[in-house]
Amino acid sequence: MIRQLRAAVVAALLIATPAFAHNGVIHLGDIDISLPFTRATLPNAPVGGGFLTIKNNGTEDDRLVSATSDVAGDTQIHEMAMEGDVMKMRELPDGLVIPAGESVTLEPGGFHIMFMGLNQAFVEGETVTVTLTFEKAGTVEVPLPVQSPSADSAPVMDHGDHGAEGSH
Ligand SMILES: [Cu+2]
Repeated sequence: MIRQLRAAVVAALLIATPAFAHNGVIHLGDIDISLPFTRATLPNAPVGGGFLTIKNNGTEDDRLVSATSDVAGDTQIHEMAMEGDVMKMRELPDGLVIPAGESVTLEPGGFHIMFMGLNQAFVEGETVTVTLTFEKAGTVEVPLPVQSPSADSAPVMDHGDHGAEGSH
């Protein structure tokens, strides 16, 4: 009985804290998500990347614990890291901490969302939706506008090289 009541309360809380967008920023509790984008892929490309900025306005750390999407067989949270002299990407199995009061940017060459086993090509001008779940703030759907394959000016480790690693 108590357990059922608790489940009902949790469900009510989930419904009562909807995400909303304002001026291109998606608000989810203490989390703000801005500047989302992905890049167009070639037909039959195996992977794609998702990029956005996550700001934690709260006083406690939060954590991006998972990303899911219908466009890919598997969606992961990745980081770029040096292994010896080689820059490689790898999954963050515990997710990505968003420290209290700070912003974390997911961008080409850094942290990113990795769409693996694409069900469709990403076409410039269209939108890819990813669902992000945070430990504290909850779950939100984020539309990623598909930009050109070379969109960004960050130091690039192109995802086109990703398949050549043999790790995926
Ligand atoms: Cu990756």
